[in-house]
Amino acid sequence: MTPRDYPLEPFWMPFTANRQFKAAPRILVSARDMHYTAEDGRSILDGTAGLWCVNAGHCRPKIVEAIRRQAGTLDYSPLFQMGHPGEFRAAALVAQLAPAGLDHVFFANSGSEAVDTALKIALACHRARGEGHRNVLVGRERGYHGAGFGGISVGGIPANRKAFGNLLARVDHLPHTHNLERNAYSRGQPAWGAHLADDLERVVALHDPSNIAAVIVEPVAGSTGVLVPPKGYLERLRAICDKHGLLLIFDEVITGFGRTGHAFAAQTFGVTPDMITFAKGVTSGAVPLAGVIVSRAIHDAVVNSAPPDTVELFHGYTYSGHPLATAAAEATLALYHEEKLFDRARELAPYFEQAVHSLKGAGRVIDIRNFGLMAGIEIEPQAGKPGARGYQAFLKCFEKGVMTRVTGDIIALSPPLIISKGQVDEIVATLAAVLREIA
Ligand code: PXG
Repeated sequence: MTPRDYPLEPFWMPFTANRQFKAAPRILVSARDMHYTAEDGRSILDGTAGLWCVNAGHCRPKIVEAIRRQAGTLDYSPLFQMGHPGEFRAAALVAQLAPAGLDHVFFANSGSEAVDTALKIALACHRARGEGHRNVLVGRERGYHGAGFGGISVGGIPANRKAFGNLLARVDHLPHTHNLERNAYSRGQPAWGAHLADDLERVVALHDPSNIAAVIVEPVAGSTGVLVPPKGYLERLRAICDKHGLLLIFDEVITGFGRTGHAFAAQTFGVTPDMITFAKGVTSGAVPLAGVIVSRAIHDAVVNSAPPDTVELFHGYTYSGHPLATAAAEATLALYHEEKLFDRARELAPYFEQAVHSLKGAGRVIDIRNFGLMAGIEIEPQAGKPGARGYQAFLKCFEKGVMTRVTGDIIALSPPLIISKGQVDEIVATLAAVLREIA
């Protein structure tokens, strides 16, 4: 191990117990395909695709080369009232992968920005249609939509909302779909719970449909610990939105780009929203890029309502479609296509399901959930110390060479789509050992 030649203190780490981390840091120095290398030289199997993003695996040469080439050709170009070829090509490629009818793409840099963008487009769309009074946004308990004010407001994770989440006043929430009594150990979509979507009727009645702009949900809630939608649930949400003229937004920041076995979960579930937010997997995590895929109807409503020589949507970022990011996206999407990685995820999903469900009965496991190449393994919390067992599991897995992600007492898995069956087994065997140790 080479000695660390930099201080730890000045960097304020995101969503991290800073003092705990800096007392015993875990530093990664390189990565390749399915593995990270830690600063002590240990190889760590990536069970989480970084933070749900490295779907093509790490440092894939074609992506690296595309970024390198772009950095030496056009490092940056102004993106307002100017263009560069990569952003148009990348938008077309993303639109091609989307469900029919969703054919315009607005770029941002992070999932949080993508969510803010989608919420603003929803408001802009209703306004353009003469329904500016539609300005209530509906999210869901336990939802994660990033860390911006828009995202934490429609989001439903109490810790993220506590200090700042109530500033956007015109927001309401649906109930989450998790129910240990009814749904524990469901394989794939739970049979119980479609009726929870009907709560949207209550929200609609309370505010009056004429005041509601949009509903935003993650098709499979990721960050909160992998909550899979009950059979028929998303269909009902779609039907209620249609009935009352609400726009439906699927936040596919995690589920996009193959995680569920198709480009988007919208396709896996056969339910088409009006907008899809994406990020992470679009570049396999290599350069930040995100965005919103918008239906033609929404795009046309906003764009065509403004005089032709005026800016139609007063929104965008200095880096909306940065050349390095769009180059990375083009290369990543080509790699997904070449290696048929979305099909691979779909084909591997039953094996993955079998493997993770073999952990039933291990240690203090109380639920196992899975869909596509994502899984959540829930452990009984230690009395008076919620999250303590989860954190122990994360640490011990890391010590044994497997990267997991833990939220409270739920261990989440979302490996790169290039994972082999042997590597699935390795993750599960490591978890089995760790779950026994912390029981
Ligand atoms: N929407 C969803 C559905 C997400 O999962 C965001 C928006 C925000 O994306 P950015 O790029 O602004 O972070 C996310 C991000 C975790 C974890 O531990 C999840 C995310 C990010 C970091 C950690 O589960 N999701």
